[in-house]
Amino acid sequence: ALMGCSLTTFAQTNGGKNPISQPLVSHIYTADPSAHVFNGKIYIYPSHDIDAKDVKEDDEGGHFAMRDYHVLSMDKIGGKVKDNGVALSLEDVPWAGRQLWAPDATYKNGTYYLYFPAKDKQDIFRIGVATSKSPTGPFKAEPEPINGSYSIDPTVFQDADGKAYLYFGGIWGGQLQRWDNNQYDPKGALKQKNEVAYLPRVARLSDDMKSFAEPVREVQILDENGKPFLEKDNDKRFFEAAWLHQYNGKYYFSYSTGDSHNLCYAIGDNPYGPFTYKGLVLKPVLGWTNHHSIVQVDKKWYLFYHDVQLSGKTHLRNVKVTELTHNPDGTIKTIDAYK
Ligand code: FUB
Repeated sequence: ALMGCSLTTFAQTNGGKNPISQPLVSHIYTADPSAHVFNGKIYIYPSHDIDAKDVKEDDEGGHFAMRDYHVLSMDKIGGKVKDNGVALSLEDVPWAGRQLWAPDATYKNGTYYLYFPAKDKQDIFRIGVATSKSPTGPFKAEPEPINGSYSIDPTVFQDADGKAYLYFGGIWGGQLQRWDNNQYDPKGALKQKNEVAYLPRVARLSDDMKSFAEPVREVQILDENGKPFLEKDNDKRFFEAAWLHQYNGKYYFSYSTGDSHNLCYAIGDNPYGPFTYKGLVLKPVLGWTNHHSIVQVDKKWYLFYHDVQLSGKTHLRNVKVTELTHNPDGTIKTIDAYK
């Protein structure tokens, strides 16, 4: 199915304040947009939300019961958005049982790599990889998840030296609390208020982009005094939705705080961190989740994100884009999507 939607309302303004971005597509529900520029064209790798009526809403996010991925593409910001059809389906992932959550993609040596989380047949979240010669797929999944991978929300970053890193993790429904020291504990619990918060994970990828080149490590996120956040700092601590971008030689690690619905960022000097907390990228949006990507297109930077404008339901989201500004001191100007 090739469907297009024009973005005539993109530049609509609210009382002359910031532009309000409109859903990029409205014929399907989409979320967690990971955007990239490949060969001068913009490609968005979102989750494809569906109303799985047979699945009850639960605390673990069981109602986020997605079954496939579609890749969206456009020639320019504000241009026509094309849905390139099904890029990968649950039934074509040999190891996966359910819930195709937030994906990301990258390109290396003639191949596009799609990284995605799914629950395996034991209902444990793992991260899979699938490949294609085209940025829009169809993608072919590897028979097994990435060895040593776990939890959700993978994002891949390739540094200028050619090294690639996979960041991942999400607490609560994303099961990160079940992984201590890379060992699985089905009883792993959420942290108590005064305990140090869980941290996202990173591993360098091997040259084949399909395996980890090293043991998974924690990504340190510190406050301005060099201290880790506690669980009670839930307006700042990591929850899910990692993204890494580079600006002026610095590495920006951004993420969602989940139950307090912020998108935050922290800055570091190398891909492993530590990253020092700097503030908010995006204030809470309509709907429970907040998940994004930050990408440069030509000379400008953009935030791709989602809200629930079209449905009013947390699990039926729509992706959007808005401009993002780095201030002269390297901080990011906080975005309020509704002002
Ligand atoms: O889309 C399913 C999950 O919701 C994602 O993996 C999380 O980041 C949250 O957006």
